[in-house]
Amino acid sequence: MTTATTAASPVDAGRIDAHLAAFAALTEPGGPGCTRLAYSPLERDAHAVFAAHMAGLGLTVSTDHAGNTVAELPPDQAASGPGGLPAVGTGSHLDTVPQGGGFDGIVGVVAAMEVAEIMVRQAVPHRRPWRFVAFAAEEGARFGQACNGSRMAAGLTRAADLAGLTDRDGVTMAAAMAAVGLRPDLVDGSRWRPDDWFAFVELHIEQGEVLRSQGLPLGVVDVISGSTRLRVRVEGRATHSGGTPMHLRRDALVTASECVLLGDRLARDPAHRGVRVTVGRLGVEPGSITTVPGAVEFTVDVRDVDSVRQRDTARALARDFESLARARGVELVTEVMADTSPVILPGWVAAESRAACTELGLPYRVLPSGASHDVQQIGHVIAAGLLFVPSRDGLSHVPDEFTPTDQITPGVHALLETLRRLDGTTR
Ligand code: HGY
Ligand code: MN
Ligand code: MN
Repeated sequence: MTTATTAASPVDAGRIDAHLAAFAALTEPGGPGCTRLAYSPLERDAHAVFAAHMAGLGLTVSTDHAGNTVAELPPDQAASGPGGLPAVGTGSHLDTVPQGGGFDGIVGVVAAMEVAEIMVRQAVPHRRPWRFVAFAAEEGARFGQACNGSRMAAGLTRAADLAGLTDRDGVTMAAAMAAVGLRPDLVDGSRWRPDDWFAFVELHIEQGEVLRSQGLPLGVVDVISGSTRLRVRVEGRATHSGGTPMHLRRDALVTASECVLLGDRLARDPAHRGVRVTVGRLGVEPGSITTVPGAVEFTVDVRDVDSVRQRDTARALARDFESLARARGVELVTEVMADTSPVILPGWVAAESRAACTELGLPYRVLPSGASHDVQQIGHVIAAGLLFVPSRDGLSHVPDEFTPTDQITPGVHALLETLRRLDGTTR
């Protein structure tokens, strides 16, 4: 991997490292990796670190009812034309999956902090407000639905929806939000106004192998995968593992296992090429060595850049799971936990990122995103863009997730240049 450095990059690697270390320290004890779940006190602590840094730069900082923290640098009167131009923005998320890494989302927030610092320290002329955002609750690992803070900012998740989203302990999102001092009842008032914004660009780790395998420092994303997430419950009959002959069993785990293999087989079928099917969580009840499993609950994450294929695959899985259950004489219920469409990002924003990379002499390629992102949600109300930096070995959502700082700094520089180009653009 050639590390791309750009002439006279204003990005300070020492500041990047210090921010990454500060966030890495905010994790549940016990490890491995980083655990800072959606709407947990630790996530709010991380937002407080972000807010304090931005306030220290003299920016005005606010937190909306969804828990999104927004810092604003007002337009530079010397450079601004007519007053009241809509803003450019950047940011990402600070929550993690359980035992995740220290870079997913965090790199985008650290990039926002560094861009803000450069703008202030070097008094970079700008005619628009620049907004820097830490979104709340982007990971779907706790409540099933991803990108919650950005969905509420985009008006895609309303206050009325929050009681229906629960974690594995039965805690609703509304209760978790209230427990950390937020106002779930008021989130509808936190919707961002489209005419307040011109464009928003997020920097994120790729969470895949493309950039690393091609030795490229940067990616410009054209389409972000959607995801349909299912919760499946299989109910058979718990009985003694010694006293129950095989022909009298209704073993929930055998059917669940057939479902897992079916999902893998279907995703590898050329007719479904491109879709990714993952059973990430599976619980066995009662989970005793000497008891035939009476019930199993598992999740299915169906991802695709093709909306029709994504939903068709999810429907086919639910239908085929039913058949497997009937054949084994067990009950099976499939529930849709969350459903997000793929999003094609506007070409004109991506063009500014491509031009910025070219101007800085940074090789890049255009590529799709297999992961979901906050810009996928706010892209419903604001023109959005997404830049990638490489992930070591393509790993993410695990403790070994890593991107060396000298592969982050070119991304921050390209982000800064993209925002400067958007600041000077009118459409
Ligand atoms: O799950 C995702 O795609 C993202 O990392 N939240
Ligand atoms: Mn992320
Ligand atoms: Mn993630």
